[in-house]
Amino acid sequence: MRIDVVSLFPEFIDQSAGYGVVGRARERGLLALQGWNPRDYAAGNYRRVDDRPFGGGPGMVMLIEPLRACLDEVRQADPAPAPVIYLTPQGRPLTQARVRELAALPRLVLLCGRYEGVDERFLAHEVDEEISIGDYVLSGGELAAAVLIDAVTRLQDGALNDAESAAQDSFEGEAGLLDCPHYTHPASHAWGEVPEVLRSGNHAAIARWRRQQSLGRTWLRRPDLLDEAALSKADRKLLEAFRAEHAAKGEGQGG
Ligand code: 6GU
Repeated sequence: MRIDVVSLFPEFIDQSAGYGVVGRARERGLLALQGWNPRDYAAGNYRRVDDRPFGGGPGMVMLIEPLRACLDEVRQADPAPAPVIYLTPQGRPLTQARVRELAALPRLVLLCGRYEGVDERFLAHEVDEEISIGDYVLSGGELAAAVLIDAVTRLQDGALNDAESAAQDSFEGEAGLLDCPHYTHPASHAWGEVPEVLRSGNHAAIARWRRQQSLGRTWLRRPDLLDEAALSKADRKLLEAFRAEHAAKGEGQGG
């Protein structure tokens, strides 16, 4: 997959994609990432990329022309068609379902805004989709772009060492549930014991326990996801038992 990122801080994008799964994917040639700085396409000695907003008010707005010239160059670098995605808190909230769709495309162009935003006419003419990564405000789109790059890269074939780990993550299971708890050595520690079932060697019982924990955690922490989940009859029984045990412990929902 190829991802081009238009940003006033292309080094930030390059560096943030240099570690772990994403860094390895780049080394393996699964991800070609290139940053493009609109300042390199700005006119005049000052190479200005922004100006004051019409109508007044605080902050600066990114100019059409440097962005347009920069994006022209990005398009010429590779003829493969790619959606232009603008990262903004005004965008549609990113979901794992959209991540899966974007990860299947051969190429993406990401646009990171700074300051108060980008001239609306550029967005209207050149941007295909606006994406937000959550209901809070970042100073620019770079961190959001890094989030999107990570999420789509780890879904590329060969990006993860154990192909299983992607399928078992929260949201990736067919039902869209949260992940179960995980434990490693030591089995016994001052802060508690590893649940007996995980040490039993009974793989069917372990799978059942994990499924029940996923269901129970989703019920406790993200009941909104449970409404959307397609639960089997067996799932409903497991969740019922989890709830009964939870109530017996005297823990209210949300604990
Ligand atoms: Cl995509 N950009 C900015 N600046 N802030 C955000 C965001 C994006 N998503 C959530 N907050």
